[in-house]
Amino acid sequence: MEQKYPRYLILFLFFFATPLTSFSHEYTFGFISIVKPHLREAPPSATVAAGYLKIKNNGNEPETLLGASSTLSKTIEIHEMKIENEIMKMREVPEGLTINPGQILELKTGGYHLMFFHLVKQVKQGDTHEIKLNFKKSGEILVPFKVWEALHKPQNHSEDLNHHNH
Ligand SMILES: [Cu+2]
Repeated sequence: MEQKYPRYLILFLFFFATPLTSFSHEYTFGFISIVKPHLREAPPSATVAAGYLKIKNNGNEPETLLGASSTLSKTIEIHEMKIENEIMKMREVPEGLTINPGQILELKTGGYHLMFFHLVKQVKQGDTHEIKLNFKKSGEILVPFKVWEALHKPQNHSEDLNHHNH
């Protein structure tokens, strides 16, 4: 028996069902989920780039992100961005970031982020880079980070320049 579905249903499935599967960008490893891991595009001359993600702890014990590594840059540091006396400051968080059970930690613009130093390749929109995240309990997890559009236009990159002098 042939079944016919109304056109609107097909459109609905196309627009709403597809993003759930292809664009949800959630990767689960044991009791840890990584949501929307991404980098922001950097200009060709840039030597630094920033990465963002959400980390969900679905378990019943705390977990700590200790660091990260990849072939994209020589080093990756966990950073915190803060405004102090109207000056944006950045510091390394060498102790790592702890996510308690049931908690979601978001690394985002203006807060925690992964800082890629001494880029080996250009960080171009649409590209994907495999980044190894190192967790205290879960160990090393390899996650694809997609490069998203830059937040600022190139003439507005004073914030990125500050990354050189901290
Ligand atoms: Cu930074």
